[in-house]
Amino acid sequence: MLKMSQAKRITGEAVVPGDKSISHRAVMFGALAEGTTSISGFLQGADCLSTISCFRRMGIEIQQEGDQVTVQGKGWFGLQEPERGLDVGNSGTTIRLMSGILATQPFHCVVEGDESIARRPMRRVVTPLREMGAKIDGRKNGEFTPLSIRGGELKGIAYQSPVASAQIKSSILLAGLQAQGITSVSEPHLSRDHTERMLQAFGVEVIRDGLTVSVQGGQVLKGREIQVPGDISSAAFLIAAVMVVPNSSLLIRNVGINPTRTGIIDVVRAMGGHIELQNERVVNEEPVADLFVQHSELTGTVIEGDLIPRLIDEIPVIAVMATQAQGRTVIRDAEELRVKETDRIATVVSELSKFGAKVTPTADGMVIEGPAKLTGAAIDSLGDHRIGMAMAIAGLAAEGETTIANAEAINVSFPGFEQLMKKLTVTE
Ligand code: SPQ
Repeated sequence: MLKMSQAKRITGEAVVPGDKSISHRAVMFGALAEGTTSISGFLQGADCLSTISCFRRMGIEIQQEGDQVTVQGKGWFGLQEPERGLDVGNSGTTIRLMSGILATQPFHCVVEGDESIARRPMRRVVTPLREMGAKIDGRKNGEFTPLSIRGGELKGIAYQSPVASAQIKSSILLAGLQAQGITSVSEPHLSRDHTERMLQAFGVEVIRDGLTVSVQGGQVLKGREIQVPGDISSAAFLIAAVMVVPNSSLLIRNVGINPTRTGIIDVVRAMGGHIELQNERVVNEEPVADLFVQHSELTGTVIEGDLIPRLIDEIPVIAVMATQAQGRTVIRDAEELRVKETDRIATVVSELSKFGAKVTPTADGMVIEGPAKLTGAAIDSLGDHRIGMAMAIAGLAAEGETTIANAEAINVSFPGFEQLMKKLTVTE
């Protein structure tokens, strides 16, 4: 149970934990590479620890001490058939990317996770991987876990993804790295491109042409050092805290500002919020900066189209900011929210309404009327880390006390969230 109370001010300097998407990929690519990969700034959240445990179970030696991880890569076909099923916990990224890798392996493997994973759609990766030649089954003809995967020789495909999803794109590209010929994936909008960037850092040739990415089969990854920047999706909660609590300002150091992830900065600025990028640099093909954020009066905005994949995980906390903005905020084209750890349209509406916010669900998003006076409430994270944290931020703006049940879900992506918020919050 997490308790939050109304804040007077948010102030100081912060560093957020490592990027979740980049941490997963660093371990996976390190395991498949030849030689050692040393990772610093690794996210010690439950999801990325699930990725480590799956690859250990396939015979990869991985040392982890705090945020330092060393992976002894054995080359693409150095993985061993695991003796029991693999458990991905709560992590959609682990199961979908790993399915693409397992599709190339000459062995059988069963993969599953928690109740949330059991509800999330898998056919979006199973269908293209089957088309490439992998034998995959699961409940409802491969839509749901457990997935049973028998990999083998694959052929390259040109796949037109119906959804802008980095997990679909990455799963197919990873399978394509050991398929015959060229594999390409096209998507309707650009999704996060950490896979493309990191594969290049590991020595793979990746051809990018607009919304299409291609790889030639049979390429070798070479182990290397990876520095993981802070996760902008975690920084988003701190940015929102500054925006909903008057007189606040904060310096957040070392945040990844990959343009496929910075929709939150664009939206906060469009709403009238002040964010400055300082000390911009590039680390392992990924742009990084320090963010100086200052409280501002916000106005409502419209969030749609190409912007959606660039801030999909931030929508719960954007909805919280919108409750404190002047006027209406409309979020559309975001039906993907329905298949995240929870149905995030339904859970944002149910939990935010408990504070007295005016938020109405639509088929592909929501409409928020601001500003609303929020009153502390008894909230449930419903097992979704981003819902837990978004509601904790609403608690900083609400009069009275807020309690968040099932707050341990926050450890999935932001261990230390509660302590960091305490450190940055002035209540007197
Ligand atoms: O890994 P998981 O559970 O899917 O995590 C989420 C999150 O909120 O942390 C989504 F629920 O992030 C996804 C993100 O939404 C992580 C991700 C990635 O690392 O490739 C890509 C996005 O998902 P998708 O389906 O758009 O590819």
